[in-house]
Amino acid sequence: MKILITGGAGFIGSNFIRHIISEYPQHAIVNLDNLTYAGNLENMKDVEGHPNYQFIRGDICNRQLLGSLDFDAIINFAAESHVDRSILDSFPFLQTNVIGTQNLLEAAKIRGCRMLQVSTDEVYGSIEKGLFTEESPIRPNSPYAASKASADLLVRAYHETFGMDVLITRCSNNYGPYQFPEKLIPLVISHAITDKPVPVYGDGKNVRDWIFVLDHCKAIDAVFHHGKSGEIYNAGGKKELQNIDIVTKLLALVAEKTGKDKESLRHLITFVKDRPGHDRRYAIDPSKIERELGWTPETGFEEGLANTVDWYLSHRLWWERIISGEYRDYYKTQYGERFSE
Ligand code: NAD
Ligand code: TDX
Repeated sequence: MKILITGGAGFIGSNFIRHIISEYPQHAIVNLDNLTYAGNLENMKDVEGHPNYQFIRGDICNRQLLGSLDFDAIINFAAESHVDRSILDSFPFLQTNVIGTQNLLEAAKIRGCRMLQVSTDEVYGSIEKGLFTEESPIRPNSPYAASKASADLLVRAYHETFGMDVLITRCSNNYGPYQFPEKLIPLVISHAITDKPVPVYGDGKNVRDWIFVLDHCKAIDAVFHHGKSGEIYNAGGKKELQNIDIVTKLLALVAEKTGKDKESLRHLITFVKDRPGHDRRYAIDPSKIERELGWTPETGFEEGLANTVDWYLSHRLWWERIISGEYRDYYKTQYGERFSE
C-alpha cells in the first residue's frame, strides 16, 4: 500500500514514518510536507534513501499538486500545531488545518481511499473533573483547537455525505525525540541545559495528560489498520500532571544527568503572565481504543521522560540550530513582555 503521510517532517509525523518503515516493509510512504518553521528534513535523515520512502515538498492546500500524486490512503499530520502561535496569528491555522484538511478529503474522495485525520484532545476544551470520551461535546477554546475541531467536523461531514472511509484519532500531549523546542517539555530541557529562565504560565497548576510519542504512533497505526470507518478514537497516556510538577521533574533530571546544581536549576522557574483562554485541564478516556483495538500506552512516564532528556542532551546541535534564526523573533514576541512583567 502507498500511504500519503502529510506533515511527516514534523515531530509526530517523523516518528510515525520511522515506526511504519520498521514495522511494515509492505508499505511505501510518500511524505508530503511544505517545511514550515516546524518541518525539518533532519528529522528524516535516517530514512532518506530508503527504497520505501519518498519526500515531496508541497502544501496540502495545493489542490493541483494533490491531484497529481499517486497513493492508496492518507494519514494527515500536517498542521500548524502550537497554541501560542495561534493566539499571535490564527490565519495560517485556518488555512492549513481547515482548508488543507478539506483538500485532502477531496483528494481521498476522488481516489476512493481511506483517510485518517490526526486530531487532538484540545477539541473537547477543558474539563474540571472526569474524562473526555469520544461522545463528549467539542468545545474548543483556542484558535488552534477551533481549527482542529473544524477539520474534525469536515471529516465527519464527508463520511455522512459521501460515505467516505475516514477515521479520527484524538490524542493528549505528546513528548519525545524531535519535538520542536517551542513546546513545554523541550523548551524546559533546552533552557535548563543553557541556564535560561523557564517560563511557567499562570499559577503552573494547569493539568495535561502526557503520552510518549511512540505510543501515539502505535495508536494511529492500530486505528489506521483496524479502526472502524467513520469512528473517532481517543488516545491518552493516563499520566496527568500539573505543569509545575513536570517542570520540576525535568529540572531535576537535567541536574542529575549533567551534574548541574539542582537548586540553581529550580531558581530558573519564572512564573509569567498566563496564556489567554488557557485550558485548565485535559484528561482523556482511552478505553474505546483499548477495548476495541487492544492498544494501550506501553512506555512508563519516568522511562519516557528520562529517555527524552537523554535525547535532547545528545542532540544539542539539532535544537541549537532551531533556536537561532526565525525562532528568536517568535521567542521575543511570545515571551519578551511576559518576562518584563
Ligand atoms: P509539528 O508542528 O511538529 O509538525 C507539523 C508538520 O506539518 C511540519 O513538518 C510542517 O512543516 C507541516 N506542515 C504545516 N503546514 C503544512 C502544509 N500546509 N502543507 C504541508 N505540510 C505542512 O506538529 P506535531 O506536534 O508533530 O503534530 C502533528 C499532528 O498531531 C498535528 O495535526 C497536531 O494537531 C496533532 N497532535 C499533536 C499533539 C502534540 O502533543 N504535539 C497532540 C495531539 C495531536
Ligand atoms: O512556556 C511555556 N510555559 C507553560 O507554562 C509553554 C510553551 C507552555 N506552558 C504550559 C501551557 C500548557 O498548559 O504548558 C502546557 C503545555 O503547553 P504546550 O507544550 O504549548 O502544549 P499544549 O498547549 O497543551 O498543546 C499540545 O498538546 C495538544 C500541542 O502543542 C498540541 O499540538 C496538541 O494538540
